[in-house]
Amino acid sequence: MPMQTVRTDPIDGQKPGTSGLRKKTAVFKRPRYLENYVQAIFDGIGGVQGKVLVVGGDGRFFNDDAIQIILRMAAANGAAKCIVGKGGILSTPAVSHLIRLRSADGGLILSASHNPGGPDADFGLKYNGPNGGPATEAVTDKIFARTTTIEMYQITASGGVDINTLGTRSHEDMEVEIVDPVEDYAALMETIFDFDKIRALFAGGFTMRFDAMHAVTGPYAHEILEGKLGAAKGTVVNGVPSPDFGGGHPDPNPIWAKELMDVMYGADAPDFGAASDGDGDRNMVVGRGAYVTPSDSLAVLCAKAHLAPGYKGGLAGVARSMPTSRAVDRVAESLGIGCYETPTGWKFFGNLLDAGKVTLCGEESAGTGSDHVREKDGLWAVLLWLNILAETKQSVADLMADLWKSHGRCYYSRHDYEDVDSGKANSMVEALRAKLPSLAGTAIAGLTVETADEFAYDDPVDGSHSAGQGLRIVFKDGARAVFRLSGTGTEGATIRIYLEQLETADDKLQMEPEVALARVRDAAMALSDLTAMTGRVEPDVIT
Ligand code: VG1
Ligand code: CO
Repeated sequence: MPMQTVRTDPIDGQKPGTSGLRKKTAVFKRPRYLENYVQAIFDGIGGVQGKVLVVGGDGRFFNDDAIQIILRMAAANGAAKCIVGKGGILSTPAVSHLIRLRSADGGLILSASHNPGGPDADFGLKYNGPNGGPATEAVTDKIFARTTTIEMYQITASGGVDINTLGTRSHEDMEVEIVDPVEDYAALMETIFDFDKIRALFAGGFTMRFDAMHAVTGPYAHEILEGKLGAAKGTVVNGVPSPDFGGGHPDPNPIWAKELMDVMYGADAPDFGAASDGDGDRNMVVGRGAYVTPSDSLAVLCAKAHLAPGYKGGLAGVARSMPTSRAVDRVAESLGIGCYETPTGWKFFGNLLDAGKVTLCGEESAGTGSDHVREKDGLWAVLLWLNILAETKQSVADLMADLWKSHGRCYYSRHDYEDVDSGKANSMVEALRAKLPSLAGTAIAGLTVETADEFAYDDPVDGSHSAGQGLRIVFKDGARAVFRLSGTGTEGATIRIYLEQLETADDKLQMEPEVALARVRDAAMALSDLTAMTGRVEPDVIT
């Protein structure tokens, strides 16, 4: 068949971060850049000869062109088949589901997730394995190693494939099946949730606003919320995926989803608000005048998941990433189920889910999911909330108040310092790391350090060890500060400081988070000496 073997050289810096390789779009568009990385993925997983791959992305700028390159390379490398979302569109959880549903060998997701898109913004590529989840650390290491030794890549010489029409066609010797991006995912949701109950909720006048942030969940939310569940037309806003996300930042948090926050705190607020990110794996949940932190959302979902048919037998266990607040630990303890603490990034939940040790997982960064797929899943979280609201007939604010009353409230906030000089950020982390062994017992800003360490994880399923996963300082009286450098940025370093303070007294459950967290924030700033070390005074983003 007409195929080319193209000589190439390794390109520096193709090291995947927390979630795949993420770079400026212009970098991805450099000659051989995408090709090198795709070939390194194929080689890193032992080749794709005879394999079936799922391919799709969040529709951002360069999505279509990148998919054509991937299809031509898959064919030239001998893949048997690629299953592609129509128009190149598939959300991250939908890819995860399709891999599992079709018993595919893996998938390629084109997305830089919550990072902005466009010619001057970001692009990304992630590989998911046969269980539908993000490549494990071991596989990621192999892919990266290959990027440093690559000498050639293979690509067909022929033009592209029509990905805008449903049906099966071929590209050289490879079959290409174009599928509806929403259909299988929507069918899965119907098996987990009580759609009749949620339909009745909407029919009874319950109102909602779902902000798709011009990103991939638009078609999914239109079909499921307005189509299948009968939410009023107009419930879904910003619901058409656009290559630059309408010029916005598709990160569902109170800063970037301010438009939704303003509506939810305004006079005509609907009962329930939600938003999702670029690739549809994150969720933000907000009631009328009541923002729910992702850590609290995970705790509520853990406490009430049994109200949805898919979880009526209860949960095997739960897992949270280390920086996520310990609210869910308290709920898990009261339920008598296991609670695991993993490093940041969904890849660390895969083994626990595969082994049946946990049913729900979550991260403070607005990621929640379950064993229905092997990714976090934004719309799934929204539907679980809706199912719970339909069963309890309580408001979001009341559900939160109940959680805090029964388990205490873990006040929580994340402070991000973006585009910090990498050298300075690393020096700050190194200096703090060096201090950790001597911190226990130290009094600072009215708090006393109980323990201080650098988090490392031993996977209980495969025994793998992951070191250097964040600095954590636990104080007496339920306060904690965690420091990490982001692994998803494309410019300089982003320092994340995660602050937490538990309060259990009845008269301390309705404080402003900044007030409740003031002491631990002061302690974190003093211990890290962040301002002196980086020149930064205030965080760029507080969520
Ligand atoms: C961030 C979040 C992390 C999440 C990751 C991918 O990583 O903190 O919890 O798993 O993004 O999310 P980092 O290394 O920048 O802190 V997604 O929706 O952007 O793929
Ligand atoms: Co995402």
